[in-house]
Amino acid sequence: MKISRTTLAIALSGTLALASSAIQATPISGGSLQSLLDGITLGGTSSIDVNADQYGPDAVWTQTASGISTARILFEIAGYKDVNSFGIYDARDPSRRLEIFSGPNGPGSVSLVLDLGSNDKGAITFSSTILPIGTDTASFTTDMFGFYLETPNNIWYSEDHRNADGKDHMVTFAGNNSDQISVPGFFGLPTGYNPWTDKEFILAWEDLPASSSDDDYDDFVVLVSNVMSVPEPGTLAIAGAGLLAFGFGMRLRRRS
Ligand SMILES: [Ca+2]
Ligand SMILES: [Ca+2]
Ligand SMILES: [Ca+2]
Repeated sequence: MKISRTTLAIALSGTLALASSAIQATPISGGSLQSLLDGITLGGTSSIDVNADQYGPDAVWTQTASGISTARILFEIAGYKDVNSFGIYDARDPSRRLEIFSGPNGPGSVSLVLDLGSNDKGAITFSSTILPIGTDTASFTTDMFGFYLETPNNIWYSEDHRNADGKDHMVTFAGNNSDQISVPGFFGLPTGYNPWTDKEFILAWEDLPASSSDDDYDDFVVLVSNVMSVPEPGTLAIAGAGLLAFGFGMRLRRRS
């Protein structure tokens, strides 16, 4: 039998729709996050709309070639602001974690995150130095990581499927090289406004579970540089399964 181009196109678009369904906007309640973003933007209006301009996929990340990233806390509007900690986890083994900021760190805290390379067993060592003091290191099985926020009751992951409530707790905004933003903290940035580049992402977290959350995503807001998102392994698996199923269907039909 002949498979028409249309059939193939429909099957492929179905597969792609499945694969990209993870990149839907997460509704953000209230105007707080938008106001905070507008407030650090030169001119007072961000070109980013926090509901319409979310960046995705934002579940799994890796560092850009430089292997040197910074993380800067912008805002923490939360009852847990003195206890929440933030870091990265091994995308294959979430029990491996590197803390980047601890509870007492707040807006203006800056951390330098380095990929120290792999050892002879292939484990990747990451280090995080809160400037000017305090270094943590952790050994990961891969250079792909997620971000986490640990609260007194939960650990929330950038991969939604790892969250106890299955919900998206981290929304992401990418710089567009046009907005100028003023970022608190020292080291490396002149004071005042600087371009928000497309290598810099703002990660905005909701720290309460779905049952008690206000969905304002202003509980922990951090700017990270020199990272890039990679497709979630699960997403690729779904796309791959779709293609396999399609191929299998074709083979069955050919046989009959
Ligand atoms: Ca804090
Ligand atoms: Ca997300
Ligand atoms: Ca909240």
